[in-house]
This record gives sequence, structure tokens and C-alpha cells, in this order.
Amino acid sequence: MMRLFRHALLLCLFCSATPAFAGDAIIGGDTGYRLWLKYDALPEIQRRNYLKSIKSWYVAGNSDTHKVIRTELEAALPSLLASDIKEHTQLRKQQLVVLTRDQIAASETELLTTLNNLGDEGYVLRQGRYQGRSVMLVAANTPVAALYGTYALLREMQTGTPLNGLATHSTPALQLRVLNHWDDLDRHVERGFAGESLWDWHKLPVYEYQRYHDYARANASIGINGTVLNNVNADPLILSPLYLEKVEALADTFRPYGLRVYLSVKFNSPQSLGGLDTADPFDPRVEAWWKDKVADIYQRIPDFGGFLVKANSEGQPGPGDYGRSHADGANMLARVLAPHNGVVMWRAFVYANEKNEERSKQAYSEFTPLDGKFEPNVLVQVKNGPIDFQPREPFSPLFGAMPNTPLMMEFQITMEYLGFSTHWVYLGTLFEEVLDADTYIKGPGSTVAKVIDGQLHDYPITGMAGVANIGTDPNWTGHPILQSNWFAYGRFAWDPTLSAESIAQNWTRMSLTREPAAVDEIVDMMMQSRETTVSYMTPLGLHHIMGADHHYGPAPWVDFLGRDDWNSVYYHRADTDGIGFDRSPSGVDAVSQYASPLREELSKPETTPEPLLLWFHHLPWDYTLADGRTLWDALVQHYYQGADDVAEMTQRWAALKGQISPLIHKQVSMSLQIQLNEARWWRDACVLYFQQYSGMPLPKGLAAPQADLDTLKQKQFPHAPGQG
Ligand code: GCW
Repeated sequence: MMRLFRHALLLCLFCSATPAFAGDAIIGGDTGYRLWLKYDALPEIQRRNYLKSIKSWYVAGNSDTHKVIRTELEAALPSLLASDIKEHTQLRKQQLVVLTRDQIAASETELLTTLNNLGDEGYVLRQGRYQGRSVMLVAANTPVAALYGTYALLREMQTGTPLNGLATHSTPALQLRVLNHWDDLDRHVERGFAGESLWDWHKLPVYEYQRYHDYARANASIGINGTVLNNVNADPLILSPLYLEKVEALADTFRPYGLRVYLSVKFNSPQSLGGLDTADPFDPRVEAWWKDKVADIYQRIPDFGGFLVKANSEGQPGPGDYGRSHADGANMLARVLAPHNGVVMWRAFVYANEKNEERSKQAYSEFTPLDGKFEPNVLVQVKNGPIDFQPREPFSPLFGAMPNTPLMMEFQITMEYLGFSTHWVYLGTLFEEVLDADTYIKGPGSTVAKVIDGQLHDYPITGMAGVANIGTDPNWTGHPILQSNWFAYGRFAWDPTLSAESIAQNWTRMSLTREPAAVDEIVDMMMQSRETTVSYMTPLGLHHIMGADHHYGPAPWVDFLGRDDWNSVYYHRADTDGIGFDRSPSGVDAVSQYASPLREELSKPETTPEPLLLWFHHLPWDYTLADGRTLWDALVQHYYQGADDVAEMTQRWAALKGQISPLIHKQVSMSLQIQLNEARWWRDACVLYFQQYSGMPLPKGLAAPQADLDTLKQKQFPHAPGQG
């Protein structure tokens, strides 16, 4: 490691922004389009083993979903096993057998009893006897669950699990596992860094891209069962007949994969689209308008999922415009959706400058008084942290604080604040950190995962949303490694107790390489990657110090935006006395929104976890940390270490050349080059900027940044991607 590190430092001397890869075209290379469903042939020894127990496959049933299962097996098995293995229309021994409940022989009482507890989405995987034959069995109550089971089995095979004696079953912990696309109708993707929107509205409803099927396959393979097609900053036109016809076409394509369609709606649509003079949820004409609209939607799409609403937030209209509460607004929509089994996902991402309350506290203040006042088909969708998807935030204090209202997690998979899809940041560790965080709401062990999966408060519906990082880029996510974040999101939504590391291992084996040493190396890099980025962007609990509006790059100096709480200086509060936001009782007292003993712990710097120190406290530059370093030294060392770690990543990745498909290897190498330049940019900008206030020298051994602060401040990025 040390050697590598020195190596990296040496390398740094020669690093520059010049393109390193000009000229070496790779024709016909693996683009990454197949994601984790590659199905390249397994190593021979594994193939031989699998072929002992699977000599053909048999799928009972003829629904559209059964056809999907057949097509998938046809693509997967001959390829994985490099054999001419085929489907058989009859049950045989040594077969892969996929059964749905109504096809299961009544004499199989044990299997039927197991299925009784697995609901509509759970499945059984079992090698054993069925009707006197030894088979590899996938069994479930519904066709979609059988599809999930099929993908689970393929995952086991792709990652090398012996099938001998396999006996397992699984049900999802959360009911709604939904992607949120922040896609506009002109195909711009807000905070999207992977090309245009997948949905080609212009060619819909006639033109059905294969990509739509592959999108649905990828989602089904990890258990994602819903997709919100359009941006939460919604265009009312999505509810016009012109667009609903297109939405219907997508819903038809996705249905066999168990993927239900949802829409984001603009709260004032009755006005802007319907021509009414109000959108007041208490006006009967308004409710009648929504009722008709919803009836039309269900006429077209009988399994339509429901609405996602961003209301009274960042300029969006909402019930507050008419003096009504969030519950009043959500309930009106919930009432019209309920007869069709639709839900409302009402976002808690609200803050207003006019309110004399610190931004991190506002969602809690606004929503907790409404606890228990929502209709049963409303979920309140809460971002993981109290501010806004920063590289690191504490969990939102709403988790645990609304026992009578289903709270749904919202994670951001797209990389708005984590490097715009050129930085290698595996989010599995972020998801894990949030889900495992202890709210203490019902004593120790009351994790956020147990809040959202309903264990703690017996929620009647549960869910998790992930803001998608997908677009028309041939590899879907812009950066091949970031496919893992889509995968990890789906896996955690299915089972929040999984480990980020095991997910990374599976993804790597399925997507990049099966060489054990290479897998270890890549997984190790993935596991450290988010911490590395936190170090060079916002160490020790700093947050919201990125570029104005587009959010690209470092800009701790931003102080000119219309609202205090859009400015970087508002958040870091650096002055000659110190740095950090005092959210302790001596400051804005945001800690009081957390349960004891967390509240008390976070109230004092000595007991606040160091990674969140400056989130909760304003501390002098020479404040002494537990390890004896001054705050200033530690801060600077984080910035330097983060940038050095990226240099090391470039070396480690370079050493994997030859073990990864050439095109993917090249793409990741180039992205790492961008990341390295930008990590140093973050380091230099932040260290130079904060040094103006600390007035302290850099810790011994660190060379001063070569950059000039004024020059860095003047950088402009008028066309940075993904802007709102
Ligand atoms: O993080 C902010 C983004 C906006 C986004 C908003 C939200 C869709 O910068 O682009 O709008 O959050 O979550 O509503």
C-alpha cells in the first residue's frame, strides 16, 4: 500500500488535464449496455457442475410475464453454460423448473405451505424433489414473483453459488421499490449526467425501443417494481391526452416485468391544464377535475401506481397557496386515487425562506404536526438527510418521528452532489450508513431501515424511492462503475439488511470480471470510494459548498444567491473564529429533533461522530480532535488525502488493464483522470478559501496548492449538464 501511495505521489507530478487517450479506438467493444445481465460463459468447472443439475428448463404458464421468463432463460442459460441447453414443454428430472402457484401439484403440501407466507412478490429457490423428480425449483405465488425468483437464481449462478442443496426463499422488505426519473418532456434530465431521457416522447406511442424492455428487465432483475416517469418539477402537460397515450404505451411495455408506472403531477394542474380558476384542494370543482383525470388514467392503465408530488417547495405550487396544509393537498389526491388502489407519494422536501427557521429543521416542523392526518394511501417521501443529498448528512430526523404516517425513503442515485457521473463513487456504503443509522426512537436498534420497512410503527404501506442515474448513454449511467448504484439501490430496497460489500461483490462479478483477485481489488476500491469523495469535497460534516445552481465543482465562497440558505457561506460559516454550523442547543438546536440519547450525543462536539462534527458544531480552528490533531490540520489532511486516494485509484485501476473489457477499462480510466483533476480542484479551492479565515499554515509535509484562489473563483460553467 505504502509503495502504491508513493507511486501515486510520483505520478501526480506528471498528471495534468491533457487527454491521455487520444487515438486508440476500440471497435465493437463491450459498451456495458448489458449491465449486470451479461451472461458471458461461466468458468468451465462451474458450467460442468451446473449442467449436472440443469439439463433443460421448464416454465409452467403462458402469461406475458411467463414469456418474459422464457425469453430471459433462453438468453441466459445457453450462454452462461456454453451449451445447447433448451426448454422442454414437460416436466423432467434434472431440470430448472419455474412454477407459479396455480401450476403446483396439490400433493406438494410443504411447498404450498411455504408459499403461503411469501405474498405476491416472494419466491422459493430450492434444489430437491418435485413430483418425484430431482429438479432446481423456482416457485412463487404470482408470475412476477416467479420472474424475480428466476433472476435470483441467475444471480446465484452468475456469482458462482453451488446449486447443490440450495434451499432459500425471499420476500421484499418494502412494498414500493420505485425509481424517480427527473426527466422533462423535452428529454432534458434534471440532475442527469448520462445522456438524454430514456423516454422518446416524440416517437411514442408507436416506436418501442428495445431499450425500454432492457430497462424493465434490469429493474425486474433487482426487484424494482415502480417507475415515476417524469420530473417532480412536473410539466402539467404530462396529464394531457397527448401524453397519457404515450404513458400508456410505456406502461404496456413494462407491465409483464412487474414494473408499474407512476407520474409526478403539478399541484395546480386543474388550473394550468384544466382551465379552472383555482387548484384549492377544498374546492369541489378541483377534486372533481382530479377525479375525472384519474378515471381517464385508469381507463388506459388499470394498474397505474399513483402520483408523486413536490408541492410548496422551490417554487412549485401546492396546497399552501390556498392556506391548506400538505395533508389537505395529499388527501384530496389520495381520495380520488383510492378507489383505483393508487397511492400518493408526497414529498417532505420543503423549505421556505420566509420562515424564520433554519432549513434543516423545516421539514420536521412542517410534517410532524400532520402525523396521523393523512389518508391511508399516502406515503410521505423523505430525503435521506435533512438538507439535500449532500455527500454526507445525518439521517433526517423525520425518520422515527411520524409513527402514524408511512414514511418512504428517497435516495438520490444520480450524482448531483457526488461528481456528476465522472467520479467513481459507490453509493452502497451511503445507503448502508443511512439504513443502519439508529434513531433510538424505540430504544437502541431502532434503525432507519426498521422505520421505513414498517417494523417499528406497523406502517400499512412501505417504500423506497431512488432518483435515477440513467439516460441514453450506451452504458446507461455515463460511468460504467455507477451502474452499481442502480443495482445497489434495488438490492437494498428489496432487503435493507444486506451489506454494501456483498452487493458490490455480486455486482462486480456479474458486470466486470470473475477473476477473484480483480474482484477483491475492485470491491475494495468501491468500498472506499464514497469516503474518498467526502474527504476531497466535504470532510468532517461540511456541506452545501458546491457551485451555485449547477452544483458543479467547489465554491465555498458563494454568498450572492437570493436566499441565505442557497449560499455556501451560510452552511460552512467560516470566520476567523472557526468553522461549522452550530445546530446544538446553543445554536439553532436542530439536535432537539432527534431522540435521546442521540440528541444529547450530538449536542456536544466531544460526543458527535467526527464525520458529522461541522454539521452540528461551529468550532475554533485550533479545536483539538480525539486523535490530538487540530481541526484545521485534520480538515486540510482530509482534502489532501482524498485527492491522493484518487491518484492511487487511477494506479490501481490501470493495473487491472487486461482483466476488464477494453472499452469499459478505458472509460473508467478517463473518468478517473477527470476525477483526479477535480479532486485536486476541490482540495485547492477549499484549502485556500478556508485558509483565509484560519490564517494557519498547512500541516507539515503538505505542499501549498499551486492554484490561485481568485482564478478558481472566476471559473464559469454556463453549460454544465443537468441544470434545473
Ligand atoms: O437537490 C435539489 C435539486 C433540484 C431538485 C430538488 C428536489 C428536482 O438541485 O434539481 O429538483 O432538489 O429534490 O426537488
